[in-house]
Amino acid sequence: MISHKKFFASWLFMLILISNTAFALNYTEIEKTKVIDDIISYMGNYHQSNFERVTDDVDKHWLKMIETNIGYTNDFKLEGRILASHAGYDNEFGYINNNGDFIQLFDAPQTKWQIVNSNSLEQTPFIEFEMTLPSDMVHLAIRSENEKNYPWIWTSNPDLNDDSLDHMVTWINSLNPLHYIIGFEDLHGFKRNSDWDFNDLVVELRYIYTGSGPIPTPEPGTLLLLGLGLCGLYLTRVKRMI
Ligand SMILES: [Ca+2]
Ligand SMILES: [Ca+2]
Repeated sequence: MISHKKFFASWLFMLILISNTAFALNYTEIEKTKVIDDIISYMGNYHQSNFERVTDDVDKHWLKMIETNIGYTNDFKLEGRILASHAGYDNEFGYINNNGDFIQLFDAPQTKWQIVNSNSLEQTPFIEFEMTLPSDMVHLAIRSENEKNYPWIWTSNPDLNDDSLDHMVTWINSLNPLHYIIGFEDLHGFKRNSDWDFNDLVVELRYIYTGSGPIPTPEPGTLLLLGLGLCGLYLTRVKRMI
């Protein structure tokens, strides 16, 4: 007959096992990480912040991402730009709307390049999108065209992808819940032996409140001005005290 202690121990073990399975945080594994790691680290330094990986259950549905980070709202504009493109395919960035159609936001030519310094970053303009959130934004996606009349559409949702795998990874600015870096993998997991480096199209995406709401993180230049301002204020106070 099993003792109470043994019964309790095995019950506890089962509970831990179940809770680990239920709450397991899933991060799609990135292979050949150098390019994407360099981009994330560079952007972190540039913004004097950290870009942290988002779990796949959250970035799978972009609306869930928005709701998780800032709650339900549609009172903001959206803008984005390409940070890198290491692709043999012509990739377009966009989203899958409520009807299941791919809506293109901007495209990246078949090329290998990435933003390498603050000059190139400052000279690359953001492209503004007209979009009503949350009803428009269902899944972020890329449309990859190499073989004529045979484009692949890859999203963050394995259920929508031909290889049933996740083709999108996301990082979020730890100081700004409306600021993201997103990496896409454009190669089919089985038919094209994907390399899973997620640098085929790397996009920076951010939202700007148009009405009342949290103030977005200032750019580094603004931070410096703010810092100087606070410094001046401090000196004025010190002077007064003297
Ligand atoms: Ca994902
Ligand atoms: Ca790739």
